[in-house]
Amino acid sequence: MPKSAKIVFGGGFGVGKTTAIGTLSEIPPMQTEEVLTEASVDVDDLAGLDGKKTTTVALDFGRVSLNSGAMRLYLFGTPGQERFWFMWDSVCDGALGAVVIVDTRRLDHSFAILDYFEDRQIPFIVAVNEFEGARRHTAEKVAAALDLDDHIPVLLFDARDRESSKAVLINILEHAIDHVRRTGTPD
Ligand SMILES: Nc1nc2c(ncn2[C@@H]2O[C@H](COP(=O)(O)OP(=O)(O)OP(=O)(O)O)[C@@H](O)[C@H]2O)c(=O)[nH]1
Ligand SMILES: [Mg+2]
Repeated sequence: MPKSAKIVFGGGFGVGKTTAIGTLSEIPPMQTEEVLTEASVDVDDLAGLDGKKTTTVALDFGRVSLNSGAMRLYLFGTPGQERFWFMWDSVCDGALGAVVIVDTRRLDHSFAILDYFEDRQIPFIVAVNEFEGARRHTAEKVAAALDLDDHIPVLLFDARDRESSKAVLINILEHAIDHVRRTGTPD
């Protein structure tokens, strides 16, 4: 078991990456939020995100200790807007695993992101952020809609809730450690 590890939170625009890291971090999270301007209204699909005023322009960073401090997880969040995707390689470099957060109202935004982690052989799980007003879907339905391999866990969660977000974190940790055991390489 490593003493520390980097876990990445990826996902499309406005799925709740910054929210999840803010919920989980035991230190004040580092955020790089900029106000969404009028100019971005035509560029960004804001449907269903009425309360969203800012967007991540570089990365999020937070930290969580597990097992009374025996293990530290460093949490990194990617920017969601396509124009900042050039940041992804540096944000994801050396990650033990990734959580791909999805919003079922815009699943189509997730395919390129799933491919991203698959191509780099970074083990990932899918976490469905259940926004109010969005139709509820079972994990099995989301897995089928995303055409995921059977071994990839899909969890339903609320990015604003600590216990729920912690369950996601434990799941990616177990999944990533299992991946290392199977392949013998911490990708
Ligand atoms: N209702 C509801 N709102 C949420 C939830 N999670 C996040 N939000 C809100 O949804 C918006 C998007 O959250 P962010 O955490 O900024 O999303 P993000 O993925 O970091 O967004 P980008 O960095 O712009 O890609 C914010 O206005 C949050 O307050 C949730 O679980 N339920
Ligand atoms: Mg963000």
